[in-house]
Amino acid sequence: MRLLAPSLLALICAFSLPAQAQHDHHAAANATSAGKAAPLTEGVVKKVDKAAGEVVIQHGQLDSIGMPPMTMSFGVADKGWLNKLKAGDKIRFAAELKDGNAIVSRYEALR
Ligand SMILES: [Cu+2]
Repeated sequence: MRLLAPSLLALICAFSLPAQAQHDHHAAANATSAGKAAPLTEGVVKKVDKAAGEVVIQHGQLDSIGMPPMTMSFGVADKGWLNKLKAGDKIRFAAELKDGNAIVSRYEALR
């Protein structure tokens, strides 16, 4: 009976410690991948074409789609954004290629 208590404790520790470490590891990994998935580039909205579903943006370097700074049109992941954006808006956005076209996959307004 005297040996049982220490071995039980050891058993509990063996189970609880790895579980804790694994949980922390997951939290850190999620934070890192979320940050990498959305590199935001600054841009200025030049024109919004609701009929075409496009927005013309003067953008900085876009590593996600391998583009140097330029002014060009983008599709949008959410057509509703065409009602929120207007010429002159400064934004930070992420771009990706969808069916060969560059689209704004995410953005946030700057002020
Ligand atoms: Cu471009």
